[in-house]
Amino acid sequence: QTIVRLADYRPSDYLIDRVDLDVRLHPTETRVTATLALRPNPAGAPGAPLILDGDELTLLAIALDGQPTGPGAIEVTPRALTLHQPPQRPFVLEIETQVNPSANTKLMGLYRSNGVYCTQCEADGFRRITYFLDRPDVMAVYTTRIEGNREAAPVLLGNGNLVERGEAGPERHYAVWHDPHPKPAYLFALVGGRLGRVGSRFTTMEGRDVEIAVYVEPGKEGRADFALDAVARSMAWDERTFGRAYDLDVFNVVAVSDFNMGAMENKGLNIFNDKYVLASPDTATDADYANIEAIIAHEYFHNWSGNRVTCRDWFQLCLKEGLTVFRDQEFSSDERSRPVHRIAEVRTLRARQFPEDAGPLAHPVRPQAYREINNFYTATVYEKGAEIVRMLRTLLGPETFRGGMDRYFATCDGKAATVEDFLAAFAAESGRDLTAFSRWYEQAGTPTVAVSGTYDPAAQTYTLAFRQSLPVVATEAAAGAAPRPLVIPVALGLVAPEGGSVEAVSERVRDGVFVLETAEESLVFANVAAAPVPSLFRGFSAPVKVEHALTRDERLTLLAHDGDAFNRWQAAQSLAMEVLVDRAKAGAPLKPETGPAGAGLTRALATFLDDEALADPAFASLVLTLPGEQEVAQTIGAEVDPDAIWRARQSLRMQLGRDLGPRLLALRDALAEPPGAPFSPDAASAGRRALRNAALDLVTAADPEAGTALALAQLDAATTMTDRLAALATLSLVPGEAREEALARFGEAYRHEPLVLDKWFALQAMIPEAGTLARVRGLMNHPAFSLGNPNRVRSLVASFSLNNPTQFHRPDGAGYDLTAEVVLALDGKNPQVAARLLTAFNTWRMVESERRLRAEAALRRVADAPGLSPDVSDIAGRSLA
Ligand code: HT7
Ligand code: ZN
Repeated sequence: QTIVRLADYRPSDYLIDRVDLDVRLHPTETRVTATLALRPNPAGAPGAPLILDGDELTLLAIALDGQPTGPGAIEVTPRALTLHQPPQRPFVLEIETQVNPSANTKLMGLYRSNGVYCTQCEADGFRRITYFLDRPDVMAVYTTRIEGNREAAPVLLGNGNLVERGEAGPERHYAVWHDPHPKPAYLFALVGGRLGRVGSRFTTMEGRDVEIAVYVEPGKEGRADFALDAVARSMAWDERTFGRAYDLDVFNVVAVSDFNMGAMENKGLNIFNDKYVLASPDTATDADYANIEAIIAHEYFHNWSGNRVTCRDWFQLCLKEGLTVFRDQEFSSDERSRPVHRIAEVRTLRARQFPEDAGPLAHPVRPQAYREINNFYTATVYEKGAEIVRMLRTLLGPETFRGGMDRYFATCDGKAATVEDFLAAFAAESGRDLTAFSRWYEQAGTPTVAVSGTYDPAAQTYTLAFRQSLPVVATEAAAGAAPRPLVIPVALGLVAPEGGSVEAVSERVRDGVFVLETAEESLVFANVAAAPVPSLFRGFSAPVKVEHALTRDERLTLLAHDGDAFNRWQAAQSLAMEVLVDRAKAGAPLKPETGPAGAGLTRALATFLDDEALADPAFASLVLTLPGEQEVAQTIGAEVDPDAIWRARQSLRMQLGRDLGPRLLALRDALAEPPGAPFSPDAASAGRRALRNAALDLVTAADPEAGTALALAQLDAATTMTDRLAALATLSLVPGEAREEALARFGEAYRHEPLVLDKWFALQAMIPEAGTLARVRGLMNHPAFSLGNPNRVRSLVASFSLNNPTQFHRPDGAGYDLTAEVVLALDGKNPQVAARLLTAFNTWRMVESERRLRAEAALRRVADAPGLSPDVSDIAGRSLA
């Protein structure tokens, strides 16, 4: 398997200006005629052979400038078509290929999902449709004629604007789509099928009248309205916030059931996993609504950050993904609650990216080498990539940042750009040298910042000493060199012990931000009348781990009085983490007594709930949610016992439920929806539901019998999927007949709703009990389960392997064995999904030695299996290295 290196990048020897595609859809024998207008690239090697990428294609015919190619002129292998002596002037290649969409289980290229023809071309799927220069820096103008059976495919969609449609014989019809914007092949898409439609219009700030539509399985149109509205809100937001207007007459979104990822930003024709489109109060939770809004926005925002400015090569993936995640996070923060959303972002980062950065799959945000690019659509590229953009805004200030974005879009529009181009726009706008800042893109691993504070009463100064350290991560980017200090924005403030902020000054702090640029630095505040409590990394101003020896009382002060909502939440998390780590390390039994630290936490939470829960229920629900088991494991770092962590967390939940019980029950009552109240997915309503359900969860932890009764009543009375699923989740943690009956009833009620059954699969797969393994094996035989559908695999198997730490890490190794078995069974069908599942082993080196040996054995079994895909072999190899 070859390694692709950033250092080896060179421009393509040939360019393609225009692509005319004629696609005649057929379930098993789809014919594709590609007419490519090529020319030698002045920046390429003169006279070089033309090597077009291909994958699982059958070549039917080829002509050069209208003539058949002579003997020996071309060579065809399974992965390439080579023209040995291409003309050194513009020329036209016409290539006819055949593909079998029904046999395409990899879901890359042209495939069928429930009978609907659709495509997925990022990163390298276009080569599965026709022979092509399938690299993002080759950009062409596409015209696509799609022909299909009128009955089976009444809807025919392509990129750009519809220019023509008509009949093509007795049973067939066609549509021609033209996209005037040059684009890389990975943004190509087509859809053909029987689909329902909801639509509306949007007039851009430039006066363009755009037809927007969402296509879904017929009969599910009523579940597409929220997504349609999210498209219009995204369009308006991007105009308001970044001055970016839409640039075609049509914007189509199509939902399909079989999709490897969340969605895809194809130009003018976004294709979505239906999980991120379809929503009704009866089938979707508040989390689903929030995800749909965020992902619709994300894909729409790619139209500028990704499509108008694309990536020169796949090493620059963060250029579009990190930036677009930042943009969608800002959108959600504006549409919902900014502090609540920030907490959600950080929880995701800590749960997914920090472990990745600490494990064998760690890589820089801009990797230097890859074997399989599909394995680099990671939390590091996406989430840490977004944090880098956010730090840039913190460092430069919002106005300069916006100016830098405008400059980036203006200078790179229509180009395939690099991270250097991006940073150059901000450097030019701000007049700042961003060379040291750019190390964030190159160095893997999560930095730690240790901070200590000293108050000098005589001098009335307060000094904060910072020391940053970076883990040494062996990547190609590091090449054995020691990591160099990063530029770390520290948003901070000083809080008086009795509340209120301390107005102390330091010349190093501008607009509440201190910039740590070297390994060690001290910051002195003058005129400080009494010892303050420092509030550091407000709003999580940098993706770092903070070691800050605050006392318990100081943390309680921050929880009660910090002006920064994120740090109030963080204070509660840190207090809880201290209890959890101590108990887990001590191997403490499952009892609600958690010592003085736990008691202090519950007292503080009681005051917080009394004073504030009703004012901001969404925030309160987050304050009540303890750090997850995986986060505790990361904090412990080595020789981890997942069972001890579960017991520690459960015992603290029991204590919170017991000590706060009456308050939690009163809150549940106070937040109850009046009967007949109409459903709204807005953030305030969702927040009320979240707090009610967090209360139910804790009350049940302390008193399973009383909680079960409450949960059963909620299950019966619920008018939303959020409340129904929350009740079922609570019940799922209490072994017994009530649980089994409730699960059975739910499974029966939604047997025709695959997306709801996914939630049911996931709940069961996450039960932290020894019986779960057999339950998961049993559910793999459920009629609704299929290894062929990525959503089903993710909900059942990945929920078990990635989100059920005690059972994945079963001491007998059976959790590892099940995961390895499914990875191998899946690899022949869908290597991308198999490889992603295998990343569950990311933490294998952290667990205690008995488990570690068993995990390693399972991983080796995968690595040694014959005929592995490059995707799985890459993850297995790196995990074991
Ligand atoms: N840009 C899209 C990435 C994507 C993808 C990558 C590999 C294989 C299948 C895929 N489907 C979508 C999604 C996004 O981040 O916007
Ligand atoms: Zn994206």
